[in-house]
Amino acid sequence: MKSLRLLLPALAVITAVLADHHEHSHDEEIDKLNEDALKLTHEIIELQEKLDRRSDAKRIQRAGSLKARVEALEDPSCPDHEHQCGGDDPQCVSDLLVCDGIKDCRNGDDESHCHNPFHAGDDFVGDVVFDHCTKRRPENITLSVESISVAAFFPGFPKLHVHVNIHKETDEDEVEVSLPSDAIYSFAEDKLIVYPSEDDGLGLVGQFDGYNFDRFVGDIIHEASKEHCARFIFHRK
Ligand SMILES: [Ca+2]
Repeated sequence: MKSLRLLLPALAVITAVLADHHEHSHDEEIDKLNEDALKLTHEIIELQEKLDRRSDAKRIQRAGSLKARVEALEDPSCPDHEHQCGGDDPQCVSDLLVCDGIKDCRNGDDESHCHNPFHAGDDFVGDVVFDHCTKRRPENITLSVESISVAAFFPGFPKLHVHVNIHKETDEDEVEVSLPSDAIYSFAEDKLIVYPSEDDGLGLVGQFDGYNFDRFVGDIIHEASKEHCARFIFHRK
């Protein structure tokens, strides 16, 4: 019994030490878990930042614009006025079937890029690159979209009513004109065609690269000779 009486306090001491040890190791475990959680949170934030960088709209747009420039150097894989369905599918469909509301490409590509970059009230400002033919030789021109209409039987080619605004100041005088004109937009070619509004027979063909719809290259084309006699680079205002 004596030994038991001695043993009990000893057991109490051992239990206390063990409990303390257990508490101590429990704290350590919590610290370790906290540290791991922090590390994991940091890794998740880094991963999120990486994903954000990859899905950044401007970066995707720039990558697409570069791709368009490379593709422009390659031979076209479809005849004129036909649309290549894209991806690995070599299928070609008529431009007339692009954005008409019915899937004609096996992969549905002809109906997947049907966002009209022009809206009523939009202004695009074009800065001159070269100009051998316009009568006023402006440094820049503004294309203002007044209205848009879509014919039910021809939805892939919205009609636009636009104004080509020219402002030019010289030492002698100041020119301010606003030329009303009709235009059509082709989803198949990402192209705007503005019909000549004056008797000089000069029209404007605006070509988007298919990725960046805030910028297009606008060529002034002589209706009869088809000569590209001036170029303006347009940016959405
Ligand atoms: Ca279609």
